[in-house]
Amino acid sequence: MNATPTHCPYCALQCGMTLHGTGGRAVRIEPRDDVPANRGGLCQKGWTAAELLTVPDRLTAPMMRRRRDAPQEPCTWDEALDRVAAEAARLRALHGPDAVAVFGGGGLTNEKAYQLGKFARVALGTSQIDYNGRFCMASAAAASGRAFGMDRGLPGPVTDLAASGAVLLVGGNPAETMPPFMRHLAEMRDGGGALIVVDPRRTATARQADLHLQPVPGTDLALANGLLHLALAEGLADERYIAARTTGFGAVRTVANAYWPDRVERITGVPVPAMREAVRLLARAGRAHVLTGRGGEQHADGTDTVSAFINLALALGLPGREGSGYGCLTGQGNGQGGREHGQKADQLPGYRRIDDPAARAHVAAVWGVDPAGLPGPGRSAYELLSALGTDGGPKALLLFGSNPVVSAPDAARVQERLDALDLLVVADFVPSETARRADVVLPAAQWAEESGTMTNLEGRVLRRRRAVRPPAGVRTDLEIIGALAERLKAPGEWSADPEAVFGELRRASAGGAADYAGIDYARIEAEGGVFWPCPSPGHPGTPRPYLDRFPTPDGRARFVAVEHRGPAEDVDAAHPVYLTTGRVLAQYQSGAQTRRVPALAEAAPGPFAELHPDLAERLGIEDGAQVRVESRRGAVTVRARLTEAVRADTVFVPFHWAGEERANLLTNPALDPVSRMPEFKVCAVRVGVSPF
Ligand SMILES: Nc1nc2c(c(=O)[nH]1)N[C@H]1C(S)=C(S)[C@@H](COP(=O)(O)OP(=O)(O)OC[C@H]3O[C@@H](n4cnc5c(=O)[nH]c(N)nc54)[C@H](O)[C@@H]3O)O[C@H]1N2
Ligand SMILES: Nc1nc2c(c(=O)[nH]1)N[C@H]1C(S)=C(S)[C@@H](COP(=O)(O)OP(=O)(O)OC[C@H]3O[C@@H](n4cnc5c(=O)[nH]c(N)nc54)[C@H](O)[C@@H]3O)O[C@H]1N2
Ligand code: SF4
Ligand SMILES: [Mo]
Repeated sequence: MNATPTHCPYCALQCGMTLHGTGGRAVRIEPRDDVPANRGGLCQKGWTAAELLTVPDRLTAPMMRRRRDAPQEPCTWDEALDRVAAEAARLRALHGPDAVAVFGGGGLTNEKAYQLGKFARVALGTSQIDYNGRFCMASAAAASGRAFGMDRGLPGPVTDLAASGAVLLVGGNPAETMPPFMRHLAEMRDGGGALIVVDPRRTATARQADLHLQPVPGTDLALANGLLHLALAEGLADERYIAARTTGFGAVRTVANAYWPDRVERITGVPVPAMREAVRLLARAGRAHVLTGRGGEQHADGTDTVSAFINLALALGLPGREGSGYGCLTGQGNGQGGREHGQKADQLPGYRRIDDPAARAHVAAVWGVDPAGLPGPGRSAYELLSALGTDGGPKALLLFGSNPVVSAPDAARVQERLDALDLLVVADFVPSETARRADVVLPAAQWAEESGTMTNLEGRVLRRRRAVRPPAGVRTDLEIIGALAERLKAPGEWSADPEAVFGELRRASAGGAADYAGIDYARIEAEGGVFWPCPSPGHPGTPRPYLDRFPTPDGRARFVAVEHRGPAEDVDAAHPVYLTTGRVLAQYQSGAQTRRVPALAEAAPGPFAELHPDLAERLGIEDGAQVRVESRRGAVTVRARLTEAVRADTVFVPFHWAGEERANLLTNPALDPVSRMPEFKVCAVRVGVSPF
């Protein structure tokens, strides 16, 4: 029996766990108590993660279909890789380099995310690469960038939260999405701190809060401006901090003036006394945090909404003070690192901009190519997916680490676009709904079968360690990318050794905002993780980046004046109810992994619509009945779950299931103009007994 210390395959908390195995198989998982994020805790997904390694329909041989309408059949690796390389070269010769697109994921290790971005730019020469993080925390990233000059999820170690005096949590439900995270909030409350939750539903998290504000979906921006108005009116702003550490407050003060409490109550449905209470708790706490989750961010005005909450945090003097600040609860396992090293359409490694000549020169030198040959920025995730197979759009897609048939907004359209491609290539370890539609399926190694690094929600770079052998017939993503690069005669190094790729990533990131130059595997191991930026081997890493100055040209944080706009698609007579979507404890994302773990499938067997009993009565719907939920894009029929926890004007449907049960048949792909984030969290629907 051997024991391998590593981290959970799922979310950004990256709980530490030890895998006990025998004969190359993992048999038992034990939580680690030396990892501050979870300190001995795991959620049900973590406890059962070893079962992922042995799911019965694990992909173990490459597959392809000879014609679009033919079934997928097993083939050899050479056949699969030769076909992908030949088709990519053919389409490129015919239509230009942007004919081949790449889509990545925030679950990929830093090494894979880096290599995938390099593969797109160097081996394919395409600008058309983006990833599922665009669906995740892109709005928080954009707002952090414009306020602080940098985007690193949390402003300090997660344990800082326990010492906080108040946490305002906007649109996050960690009691279900990161259960062990709740212990930091519980510790804070034990120490006298207050938890304030903003969510249209009275979630498991909201039930543990001292104060729950329950706004209409899509009105958080107005709420934030209203809270700022109250803070200013009650003289709670930190004028000295504002003068010393920020710019742009004048315009924000002017905007906030117009968000008087009654008006904000009318827009949001949140009573004025509750708003007042929230502001007082935050302002009087000493140390305090403002945090956002997807509920506040996944909107067509998500970037401005996060800016509005950052404005509030800045007015109260929180960012850049030890034990206080603004933070985003990053979601996917490597949601943080995955957004730093070049799988984003507009990005080069180290969080560099692809349209910055100095960044291009630096990275091209590391890659051994001419900077003039690097493509420019490409399309964002939804724009890329919805352009597939169109005139002027990509004709081939190589996809690593995402299942957009289930998880992309307006999923029926995305599925239609995928089917219109000349070539769809999917690397995965299970036959996901997207892999099933592919022309070529490449069976990949997973999590405990390979090593690499992950950067957790704190910005701490961690080691994922290999504990078991991958099944015969399976290759790692780095081997797959390397083999394709070789066939495409790409210049430069294409190592399949994660540590060698990390060495190159260090050089490529050096001098960028997300600087990993001083981090290596041995250090991560010795120090239990290293916080970026870490520009040199002697540098201690940066747990709290903004204490002395913000990484903006003048060292100050920037207020950004923003106005309430409301949902892109509001309710009307035909579609009178708001739909919002999100997660349940036992399922993860598109469900490709968790629907295959029996204990999780049993705990959360299928989708449902949460309805308030008043709404249900008006519509004549009983608990457990089949209800039809219909938007302008599509309809689903799911089971009604009556609960007073949801607003009476809103229904909630989780998005983890496939086929006709996909919540994303309903969602609105309206995009945020800055982050290009789709509006997953609100659209207009009608609801009725099925069939209508
Ligand atoms: N069990 C589980 N855990 C996960 C995941 C998973 O799929 N399953 N995924 C991981 C990933 S990638 C992510 S991004 C995180 C996401 O973690 P969270 O952000 O916590 O998850 P969500 O359920 O998407 O949304 C949170 C809450 O937003 C609320 N909400 C909906 N609309 C609005 C609104 O307009 N305003 C406000 N204020 N709130 C609103 C919902 O009611 C919901 O309770 O979870 C990670 N952890
Ligand atoms: N309606 C609605 N839709 C949403 C959201 C919402 O709140 N509401 N949330 C959005 C958010 S925040 C996110 S993050 C997305 C996530 O949605 P997806 O991008 O679909 O994420 P997953 O379901 O995790 O899909 C990952 C796929 O890649 C595979 N995989 C995992 N790791 C690896 C790897 O290392 N290599 C390879 N080759 N494959 C791997 C898995 O088996 C799985 O099939 O969904 C978004 N969609
Ligand atoms: S909270 Fe996240 S990292 Fe921790 S065990 Fe659950 S899924 Fe894994
Ligand atoms: Mo996410």
